[in-house]
Amino acid sequence: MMRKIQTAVPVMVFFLAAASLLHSPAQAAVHHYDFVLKEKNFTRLCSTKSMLVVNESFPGPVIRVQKGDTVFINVHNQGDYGFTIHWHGVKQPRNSWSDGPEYVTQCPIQPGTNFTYEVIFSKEEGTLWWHAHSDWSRSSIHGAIVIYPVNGTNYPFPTPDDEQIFVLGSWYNINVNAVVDEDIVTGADTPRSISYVINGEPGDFSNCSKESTFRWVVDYGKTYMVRLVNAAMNAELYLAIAGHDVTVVGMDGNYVKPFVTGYIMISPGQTMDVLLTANQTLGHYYIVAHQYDTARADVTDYDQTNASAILMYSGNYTVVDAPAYPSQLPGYEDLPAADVFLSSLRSLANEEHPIDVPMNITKRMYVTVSMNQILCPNASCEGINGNRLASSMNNISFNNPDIDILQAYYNNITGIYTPDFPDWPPAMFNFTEDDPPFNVTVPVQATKVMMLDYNEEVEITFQGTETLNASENHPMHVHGYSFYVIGSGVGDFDNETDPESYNLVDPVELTTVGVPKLGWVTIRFRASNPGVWLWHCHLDRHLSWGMDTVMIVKDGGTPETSLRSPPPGMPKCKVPYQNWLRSFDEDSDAEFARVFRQR
Ligand SMILES: *[C@@H]1O[C@H](CO)[C@@H](O)[C@H](O)[C@H]1NC(C)=O
Ligand SMILES: *[C@@H]1O[C@H](CO)[C@@H](O)[C@H](O)[C@H]1NC(C)=O
Ligand SMILES: *[C@@H]1O[C@H](CO)[C@@H](O)[C@H](O)[C@H]1NC(C)=O
Ligand SMILES: *[C@@H]1O[C@H](CO)[C@@H](O)[C@H](O)[C@H]1NC(C)=O
Ligand SMILES: *[C@@H]1O[C@H](CO)[C@@H](O)[C@H](O)[C@H]1NC(C)=O
Ligand SMILES: *[C@@H]1O[C@H](CO)[C@@H](O)[C@H](O)[C@H]1NC(C)=O
Ligand SMILES: *[C@@H]1O[C@H](CO)[C@@H](O)[C@H](O)[C@H]1NC(C)=O
Ligand SMILES: *[C@@H]1O[C@H](CO)[C@@H](O)[C@H](O)[C@H]1NC(C)=O
Ligand SMILES: *[C@@H]1O[C@H](CO)[C@@H](O)[C@H](O)[C@H]1NC(C)=O
Ligand SMILES: *[C@@H]1O[C@H](CO)[C@@H](O)[C@H](O)[C@H]1NC(C)=O
Ligand SMILES: *[C@@H]1O[C@H](CO)[C@@H](O)[C@H](O)[C@H]1NC(C)=O
Ligand SMILES: *[C@@H]1O[C@H](CO)[C@@H](O)[C@H](O)[C@H]1NC(C)=O
Ligand SMILES: [Cu+2]
Repeated sequence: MMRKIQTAVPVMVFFLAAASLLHSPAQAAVHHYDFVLKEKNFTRLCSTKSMLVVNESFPGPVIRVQKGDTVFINVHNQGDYGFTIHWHGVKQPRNSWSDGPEYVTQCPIQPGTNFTYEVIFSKEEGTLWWHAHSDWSRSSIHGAIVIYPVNGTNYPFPTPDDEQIFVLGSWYNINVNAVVDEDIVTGADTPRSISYVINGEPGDFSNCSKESTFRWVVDYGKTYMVRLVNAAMNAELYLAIAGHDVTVVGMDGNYVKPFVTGYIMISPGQTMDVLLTANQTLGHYYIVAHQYDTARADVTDYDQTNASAILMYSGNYTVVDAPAYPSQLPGYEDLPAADVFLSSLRSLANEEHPIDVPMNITKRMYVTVSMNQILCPNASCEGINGNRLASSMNNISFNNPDIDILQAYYNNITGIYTPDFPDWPPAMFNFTEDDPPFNVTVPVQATKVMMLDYNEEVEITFQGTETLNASENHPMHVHGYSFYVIGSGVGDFDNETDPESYNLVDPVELTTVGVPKLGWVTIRFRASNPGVWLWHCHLDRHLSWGMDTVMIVKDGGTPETSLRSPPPGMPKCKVPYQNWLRSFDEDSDAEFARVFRQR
């Protein structure tokens, strides 16, 4: 934007250059990091296993920058399988090349090789994170990103005395990628974690874990910025701190209107900044996180561990009892508590932190997110009804192509994807009724992408469905963008009456939003970042089953509005994606593609 004005209106140049001294562009720093990935043994819950991690740590190292900085991260793969890394929530203007999702913007970094990501920060401020974006490698490969205000600017609240990061993760006692690969082959359900972890530790309520429980020492009277990351693989989480309320001030790298709460609900992929004032009786207090489960009430075999850490006041006092437990932590299936929390989220929408909600929508989409089955002859698969478990968006279960879509798009390689992701569900039915008919449970498997013109103003309503009686919240995440969440509700979206409830005044700005179980959510954004960007459910099992699509935003006609050219050393696509879904049972695919086309 600025460069455009500089060429067009020379008189403005001086003014803008002077102004920029006060803001991020003039101060942007360039950092260099190395990530070394190796297998390492970790002992949790009484057993030891090897995992691929960054710099021998789980969670991995923290990246700290100021708003607008650029970071080059040279990633060295000293493990024995390929992976990629995504810089979650970082918009990466015009730079899809360093965004990371495998088979979307790059191919895996092969063992014994390295690749340097250029991570470009722009508007983000607060907490984000990085994680592997290939197979389920992110269960062990992830860490926090902290983005401070630039010099001369401040938080929109009194500067905290100190800060603490809590990365919430999932622990498996198995080789996760191996088991998931097999499940994808057989069509079976994917593994469940055996514990949630806080900064890599299950905490006091798990076997063999008490010694290593994460302990956070606070000083009485100080206010802390607590930076939360939900890096769990498949679960929304509730978290509460005994005896202490917190004030939520930011989410997904944006500030929000502060609100006080006794607990938080955080979806996988989301990050949250909350303030905690250490003003309670000196002592020890449990910090507890556990699953918030929205799936069917009769399915209770999810991970019900209560991961814990301990907040400990410094000073000279005698601890008599066990740490206090957070009585305000909602139960696993407490839906109203999540609704109360979500309804409090609002943008600051003030002079210093204005909002920019698109008001002239040029592209309107209605997109269902569904659980599905792919039929197997003679019930020969291990998923539901002897079929293969799958997921879809607008009934398209996304097939990963053999080479990445970015490469195909940039080099005009045909036959990799088709530009026809539908704007509307291929079949209208009562999406939220019990027991939808069999014929809406089988998706079309394809690599369909949505094409957007530069600067289009986009509105998408995501609709949850009850296909296979398997509705639950779906945390939908977009790469390269953030969006405003302007409305949500229960039941099927009514495009005449529901828009009346839209909040265009101070909608929260996120990069991951939960599509409510048996409900809908509407978001808006301006397609101002050209490139190839993934949209997906951040429950990894749904991503593995095809609840994703790709959005290609075309160039805007000038160099400043166009996708950059590739950096040196992009990994080669050596190992074609083992597309089990596509090779499986062509006949029934063709049959269902035909059925769906006829509607
Ligand atoms: C910002 O301030 C910090 C601490 O005062 C200083 O170390 C740093 O060099 C400053 N950065 C810029 C770009 O001025
Ligand atoms: C990771 O480890 C490498 C090699 O030991 C080191 O050079 C690098 O600084 C570390 N990176 C971070 C982010 O700590
Ligand atoms: C992990 O421990 C096993 C058993 O002790 C050992 O064989 C293996 O070499 C260790 N792996 C690593 C990466 O240290
Ligand atoms: C690999 O790392 C070396 C230095 O360790 C660096 O010079 C080279 O540019 C890196 N290659 C890529 C593709 O990032
Ligand atoms: C701890 O281990 C015991 C014995 O193996 C087992 O019965 C119990 O369920 C475990 N507890 C937890 C919380 O995992
Ligand atoms: C502790 O701090 C919070 C946040 O500032 C405040 O709302 C609360 O009243 C304080 N409690 C006590 C006991 O001072
Ligand atoms: C802590 O308090 C106890 C009892 O008041 C006293 O005996 C002890 O010396 C104190 N310790 C420190 C490190 O101040
Ligand atoms: C809205 O978009 C249309 C189509 O791009 C354009 O012609 C019109 O001028 C826009 N209106 C406003 C108020 O921006
Ligand atoms: C791809 O096609 C576009 C439009 O025809 C053209 O401008 C561009 O140069 C082509 N790119 C390559 C790498 O061939
Ligand atoms: C599914 O089958 C029902 C009849 O059982 C029919 O009314 C409906 O149109 C079909 N829907 C689709 C999407 O084919
Ligand atoms: C759709 O199904 C739900 C749940 O059974 C029901 O409440 C609703 O009225 C139905 N909607 C329509 C338009 O039939
Ligand atoms: C509203 O939804 C109906 C189907 O329920 C559809 O026919 C119509 O085109 C939609 N209107 C708009 C403005 O999207
Ligand atoms: Cu999902």
